[in-house]
Amino acid sequence: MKEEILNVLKQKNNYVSGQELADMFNVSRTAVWKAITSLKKEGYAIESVSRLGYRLDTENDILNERELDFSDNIYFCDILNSTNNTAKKMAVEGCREFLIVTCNKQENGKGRLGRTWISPYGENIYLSMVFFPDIDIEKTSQMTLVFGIAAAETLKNITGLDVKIKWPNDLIVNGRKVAGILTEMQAEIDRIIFVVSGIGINVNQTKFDDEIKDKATSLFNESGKKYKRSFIIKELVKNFQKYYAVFLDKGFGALRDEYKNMCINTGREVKAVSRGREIIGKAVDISENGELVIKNKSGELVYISSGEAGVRGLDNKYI
Ligand code: BT5
Repeated sequence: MKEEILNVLKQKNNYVSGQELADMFNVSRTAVWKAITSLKKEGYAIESVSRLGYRLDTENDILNERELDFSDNIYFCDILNSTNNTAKKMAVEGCREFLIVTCNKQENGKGRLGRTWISPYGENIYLSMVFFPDIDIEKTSQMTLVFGIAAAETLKNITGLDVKIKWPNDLIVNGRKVAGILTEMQAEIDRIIFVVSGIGINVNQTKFDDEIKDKATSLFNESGKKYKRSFIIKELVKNFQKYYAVFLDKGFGALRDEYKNMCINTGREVKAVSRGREIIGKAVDISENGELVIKNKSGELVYISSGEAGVRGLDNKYI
């Protein structure tokens, strides 16, 4: 009955009296009150006003399995260690492709190369998806770029913000990082067993820890608007699947121009660190394989693969 009451409140988007609800479902008003109390406990913002009844704030940003509505191909848990870790575990146990793992908070959110992804409760998106691509192992790192395009497009469409990509895996708005992508895989010598791509998006967060406050931002901080995470997730998953299908069918080459249009590095002086090697020069291109192409001081073109690399502006600037 709780579900039904919630649906009525969602559809009406206005006050519905306790008596009306009780009549609708042939239960007592106390039973209605109990269901409402339980929904409130789950985080639904339901106002109760005497003589008017109950009203749900449909703009309220609440994230749970019900709001996501992905039938059974989702694993939601309020708090997880890391959605990537859970997704990897479920892939090992034999989940279906496109399984979505998401939560309200990560206790041990991961960035690349052992770094941390700061993941506070209830404001942001932490989401991983499982894939079983039949591609060469070395192409896996291109998936980060493919999902970068998918995510940038999703956020652009929803917020109208000018979302850019900092090669390989950062989403940038007005020079600050709003999201990051981490792709991990398990493989045998010549065969991918599974790939897990995870994304963290700062959505409604307003304040950031000291260590990232100069370079991090959120959709709210940039647009002044609050967003429903469940809506963003639904659009994001659609776009992940759309771009993944193009990638499998035609390869990264078919998405290269789109990536280049969104990429902020090209044309800038950069310092890249790849497997302990430092390369300084001008970023001039993104290759057919998704590598960052840097023209160094001697005029040679150096191709840097995304797997192990990071890139910064000169003087250690973030961009
Ligand atoms: C990334 O790594 O940007 C990949 C982040 C992936 C996070 C998702 S959340 C869901 C899934 N489950 C996981 O456990 N992880 C994925 P990297 O390029 O290494 O950037 C990490 C750096 O970004 C840190 O060292 C900080 O400087 C900065 N950072 C950490 N948390 C941030 C945040 N919330 N917003 C912006 N920057 C952050």
